[in-house]
Amino acid sequence: MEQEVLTENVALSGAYRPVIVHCADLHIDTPFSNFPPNSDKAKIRREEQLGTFSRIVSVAREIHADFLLIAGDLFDAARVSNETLDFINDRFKENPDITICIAPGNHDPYVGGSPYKTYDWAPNVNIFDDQLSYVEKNGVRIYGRAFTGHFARTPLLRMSNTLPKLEASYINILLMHGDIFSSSSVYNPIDVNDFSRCGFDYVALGHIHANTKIKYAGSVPYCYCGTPEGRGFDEPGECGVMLCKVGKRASSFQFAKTNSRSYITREIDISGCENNEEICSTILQLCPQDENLYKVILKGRLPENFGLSAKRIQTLIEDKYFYLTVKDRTETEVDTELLQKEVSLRGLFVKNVYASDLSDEMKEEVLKSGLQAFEGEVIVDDN
Ligand SMILES: [Mn+2]
Repeated sequence: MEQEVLTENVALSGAYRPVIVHCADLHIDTPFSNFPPNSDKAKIRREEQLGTFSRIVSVAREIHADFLLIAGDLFDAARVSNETLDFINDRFKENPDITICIAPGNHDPYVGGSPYKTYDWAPNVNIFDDQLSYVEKNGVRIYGRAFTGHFARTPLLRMSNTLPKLEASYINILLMHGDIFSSSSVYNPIDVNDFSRCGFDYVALGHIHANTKIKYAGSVPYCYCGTPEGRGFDEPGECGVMLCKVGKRASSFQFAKTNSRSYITREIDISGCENNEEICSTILQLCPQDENLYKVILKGRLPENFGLSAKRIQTLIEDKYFYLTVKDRTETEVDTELLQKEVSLRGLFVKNVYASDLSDEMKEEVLKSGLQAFEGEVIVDDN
């Protein structure tokens, strides 16, 4: 194989750019709390997570990846069923040319009883432990260190507060689970300036579930690839992994979508809808009946006596979707002309606003916020 004859000097010359797939935060065997525990759909979603994992490995094979880097939270919990472990390890075993590196995260820390310690992994699998260390292949060094508990209060990149000394003749990559956004984080607070202090060529991060795209600390590119398969409406839209060619002089990065379903939130204005059927057909029109999971937030103004039930709407059409939830955030439409005649504090308020010298625009604004304040107020009926 061509790569086996590559030397350190080739790496330094900038000619050699290892192909890397960077993924993180798969959270395999998540309970999927949108569904009842152990329901069929929760089970389907867990199977789909494994499918997404297989897809990532297949992509790595197709692009002849040198490394598959997993930046933590591969599993949702510290304990994993043997069935799941066998499935994952079989995919690794089928691809002996891909060097797998795993830096355990806060959900799947490197602790006693962890499968990272106890399972008999394929020879191409490298799992980082409590020491900062590296895996070396063809002039490339992958540095990493594991979470050894659910928290890591001091930076994992520093051993006794000292940064590693890198050899510039290698392509040096850091693989780590942690938090670059808060220096007081209990999840491995990372100072991105440490990346450039060390002189890494790429930093593959995990922990933040949305893809951040490539950022730079000095000249060092780093990225949170995000979760490859969303698990809730807080992990919306397309999810995926980063495909990287990392060099000394020039690197290239590409996002690859891997998720099988997307979580989609839609705000739908149902003002003017006269009944449940109209609301349902509006939703059906705006949310295609596809594989995705939908959260519909109903907005707009409905007449006071409409009696909207989001639950009822949901029940009427949810069988057309893999998952649909409907929330009611509509406001009540008020007939201000009629309200002026109401014998109540609210009626008096509306009357006074209309009689005032305010501009029409201001009147509308005052009425809007004033009437909101009145909501729930006891009204004296003049009939
Ligand atoms: Mn995570």
